[in-house]
Amino acid sequence: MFVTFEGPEGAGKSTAIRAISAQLTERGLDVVTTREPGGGPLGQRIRQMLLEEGSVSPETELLLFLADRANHVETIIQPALDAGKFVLCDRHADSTIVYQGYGRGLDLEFLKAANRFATKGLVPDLTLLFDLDPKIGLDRLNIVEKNLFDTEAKRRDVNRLDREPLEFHQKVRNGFLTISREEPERFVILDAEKTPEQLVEEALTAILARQKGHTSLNTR
Ligand code: Z5A
Repeated sequence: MFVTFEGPEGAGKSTAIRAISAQLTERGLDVVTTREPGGGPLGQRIRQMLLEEGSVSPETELLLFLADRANHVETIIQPALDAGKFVLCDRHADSTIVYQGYGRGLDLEFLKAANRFATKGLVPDLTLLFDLDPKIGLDRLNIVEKNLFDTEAKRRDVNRLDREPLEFHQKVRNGFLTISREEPERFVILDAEKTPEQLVEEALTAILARQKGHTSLNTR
């Protein structure tokens, strides 16, 4: 089963994935935890280019995310699914629709087709959307605009997308909510203002419910 975790900055995805992976493993499931960008063998280098380079056009940025995804699906995700494993992925194709589409303004239909090309039609069985007001998320990450360049903010690894203005992050949040309404059968929306413990419990409930009636949406 293929589960993706999506949401704006600082929504608590990585924190929840670690706990969920441990609990699923305890239940005897073979779990692979991975992320985008950076999950595949080429990914670390692409991730560095994507998140650290000074100025990159939206088109270049898109193609790097897609190259990362194609390599990730081909070498990590699809082989794990074929082997019957449980794959938990921190960000995937929906982040492209939202960040490069709703955020950067690239054509949504083109992005959907590009995602289909990069994933060879693989679609998550379940997507957990960690929904959060971006002000709260950015504050959690200690990068609210006013202290972006002061010494406090430098203690954290601030990346190029984090540096976008608050309006960009609002568009991202709204984009996630819009696409989740378009595919209600795939998405489960979680209120990411809840405690990590509550979020893990709700996410696990959603995952186990989906696993029970698991009818795969995957086309391969
Ligand atoms: N991107 C894109 O543009 N297009 C694409 O196709 C893809 C990605 C795939 C990757 O960044 C960037 O690439 C991302 C989207 C873009 N944009 N940015 N920036 P990344 O991989 O470095 O990071 P991220 O995925 O955005 O994750 P994150 O922002 O670091 O947050 P998170 O994983 O959701 O949250 P966390 O690390 O678990 O928690 C953040 C902090 O909040 C931490 O201090 C926790 O202790 C705290 N926390 C966690 N949960 C809670 C709760 N429940 N309450 C209170 N505090 C909490």
